[in-house]
Amino acid sequence: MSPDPAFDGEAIARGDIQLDIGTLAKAISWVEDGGKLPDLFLDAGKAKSQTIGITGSPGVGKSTLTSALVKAIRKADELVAVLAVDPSSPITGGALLGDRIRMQEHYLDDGVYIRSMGSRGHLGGLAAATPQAIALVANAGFTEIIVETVGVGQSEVEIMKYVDTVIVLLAPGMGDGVQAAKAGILEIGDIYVINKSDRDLAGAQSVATELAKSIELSPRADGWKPEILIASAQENIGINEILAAVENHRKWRKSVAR
Ligand SMILES: Nc1nc2c(ncn2[C@@H]2O[C@H](COP(=O)(O)OP(=O)(O)OP(=O)(O)O)[C@@H](O)[C@H]2O)c(=O)[nH]1
Ligand SMILES: [Mg+2]
Repeated sequence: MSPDPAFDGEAIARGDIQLDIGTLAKAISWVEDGGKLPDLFLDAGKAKSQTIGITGSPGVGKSTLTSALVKAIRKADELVAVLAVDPSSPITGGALLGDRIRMQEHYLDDGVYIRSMGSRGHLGGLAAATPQAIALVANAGFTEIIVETVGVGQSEVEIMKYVDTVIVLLAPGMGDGVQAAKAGILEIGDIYVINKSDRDLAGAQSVATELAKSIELSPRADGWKPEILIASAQENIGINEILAAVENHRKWRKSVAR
């Protein structure tokens, strides 16, 4: 699909096109189809928003955690946007339906903007569209942004480059600890959350221990020491701790920014 000619990146950047909810939806479709916004607009979006990326294997609980984080962020009255980036969505449309059910309680809240991406653009294009979609929602006033993507391939790792703080979600029992090292997710997580601890707390603790060892063995070049937390998104356990870890990481980012 080629970008909708009714849209114009420069006009959006100038503010000639008001980014209300309806226009926002069309503008995101436009960037998915390859429309380009000026760098200044992307920079402005970055400056006024804070982004959290959530990645992890299919079914690990990303959407459930996203929903719990949205609830907690809304308590602080911040406007929040969720971009569910699903590179495989043309094939697995069902996943989005599940997400929709998990996000249901937020659909009536004007302070929450939820958008799935991936059904239009192709793989490479999706990584390029993500920072633009972030800029669009940020400039529309949704300054807390959560980007959810299934963490299996290179394009997902690519997408995570565009967020400030990356949460890698794991679960006990799935051999995830070992998988983590293999899949290279050890390099991308700022915060690791072992989810579903309500089902298997000992298992969650052993994944956490294993992860801590791996992290100890390969310290990051930038000096940030990833936090490892145990949670249950479904039971709403550990959510504030996750937000506190995000806050710590934000402060650290600011302290090292030149
Ligand atoms: N017991 C338990 N189940 C959970 C927890 N978090 C999520 N689940 C369940 O795990 C299943 C998958 O949850 P999702 O939030 O859809 O997982 P996801 O990672 O977004 O899945 P995809 O987007 O399909 O990759 C659902 O049945 C959830 O109810 C948890 O903390 N504990
Ligand atoms: Mg999901």
